Amino acid sequence: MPDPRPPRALRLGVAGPVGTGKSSLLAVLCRALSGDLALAVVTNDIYTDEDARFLRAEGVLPAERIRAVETGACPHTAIRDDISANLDAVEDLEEEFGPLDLVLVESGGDNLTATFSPALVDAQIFCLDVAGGGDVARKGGPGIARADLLVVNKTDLAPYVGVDVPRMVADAQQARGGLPVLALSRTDPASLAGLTDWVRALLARYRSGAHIPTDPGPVAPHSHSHSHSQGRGNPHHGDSTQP
Ligand SMILES: Nc1nc2c(ncn2[C@@H]2O[C@H](COP(=O)(O)OP(=O)(O)O)[C@@H](O)[C@H]2O)c(=O)[nH]1
Ligand SMILES: [Mg+2]
Repeated sequence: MPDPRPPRALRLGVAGPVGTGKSSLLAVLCRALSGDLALAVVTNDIYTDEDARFLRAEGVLPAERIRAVETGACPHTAIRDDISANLDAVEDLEEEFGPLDLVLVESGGDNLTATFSPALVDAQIFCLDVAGGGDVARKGGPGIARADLLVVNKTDLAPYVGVDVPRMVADAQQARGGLPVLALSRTDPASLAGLTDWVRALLARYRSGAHIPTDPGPVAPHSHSHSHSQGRGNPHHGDSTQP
């Protein structure tokens, strides 16, 4: 019988529109989990390494465990179609600091349509916030509908932007057919615990071999010159030398 346990860290992606709180969510996870798990982070920014600098400044992890990938003008491409720069960053971190338990990958924050390739991450969180409007969860898209976890962030702002959080969560649940939805705010410790509990449970499933990566589906139609040939699963499993 082959050993079902994975040979490498769990790779967890965090996608969602710019400003919804992805970097803040990564900071929360690093603070909560770095005491007993070995972590590293890859950020994707369009033109800068702003997210990596933010996380280093927060001091949530040793600075060298936070790597930035500059994606250029097409941020979804770097996490979906041509994932080599991201895979290199993840594999370099694993090689330098491994064995790691968890590598977090933040997307460049394109729009509602960006999702990670399952060849890059084993699971993904899609992050919305209440400031984007209560109806955004009804707008759908692959991340909203099929990410492993949908976060409705910044619930503390709901009274200021006229959003009914229970209704937004219910709409999201309806769009997701039973997949989990988490209302989150950095001012609500119980919600932060809910997030870290979900990640720990995912890690346990991953380690036992019970977690099966699923593809939320491609981005909305767009044109570019390369092919969409990335398959499911990770073609680099156990081979850290391949780009
Ligand atoms: N009120 C409130 N603001 C938040 C929360 N989480 C993040 N923010 C703020 O939202 C802004 C964008 O957050 P950031 O993590 O950079 O978003 P990203 O672009 O998705 O990575 C920053 O000003 C954060 O301080 C939250 O729970 N409540
Ligand atoms: Mg960010």
